Amino acid sequence: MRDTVTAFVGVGANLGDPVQSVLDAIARIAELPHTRVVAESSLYRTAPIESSGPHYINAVVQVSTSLTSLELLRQLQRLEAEAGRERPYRNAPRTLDLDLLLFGSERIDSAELQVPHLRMYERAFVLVPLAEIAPDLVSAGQLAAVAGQELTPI
Ligand code: A4P
Ligand code: MG
Repeated sequence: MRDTVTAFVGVGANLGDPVQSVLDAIARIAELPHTRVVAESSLYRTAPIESSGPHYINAVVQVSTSLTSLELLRQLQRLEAEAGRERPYRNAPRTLDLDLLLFGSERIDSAELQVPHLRMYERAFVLVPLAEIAPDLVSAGQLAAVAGQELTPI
């Protein structure tokens, strides 16, 4: 059995019933093989950043997993597809977006996967829920840098 790693997954949706989509996604993540949900943030209603359409619902989930980072990415992509995600263009509104934010302390830079997620430190919709469940991973300065972005806990 491989060692387990602590990973963080960003969950976002802004089409259909986004609250239900995010809650369903968290339930599905908890059912992934060799993976356990350790903590889940509150749900936040957030204004779209570099995207369009209605406000998003965002959350962050902490998992403990013995999957590899690529195996976890592929499982997350399967859940996106099962939620009916279509990709007409980059940053299009979406029924479900699952991003692998952090995978232990690994730095990954492959064609398919970059970790830490390249844009996570620019985004309140990632940093605020992440700080809620893992305050040691986000600094006050990082939070201050995204403080202007609209975000409301629900
Ligand atoms: N990929 C590389 N690294 C990763 C990673 N760490 N996690 C690759 C997940 N995927 C990763 O992703 C495109 C490709 O990125 C994948 O094939 C994978 O191999 P995608 O989900 O198909 O495309 P996308 O969603 O358009 O891009 P991405 O990177 O998820 O977009 P962002 O930058 O995350 O932005 N505003 C609010 N308020 N809330 C949001 O949730 N989300 C976005 C998406 C924009 N604005 C938003 C929100
Ligand atoms: Mg994505």
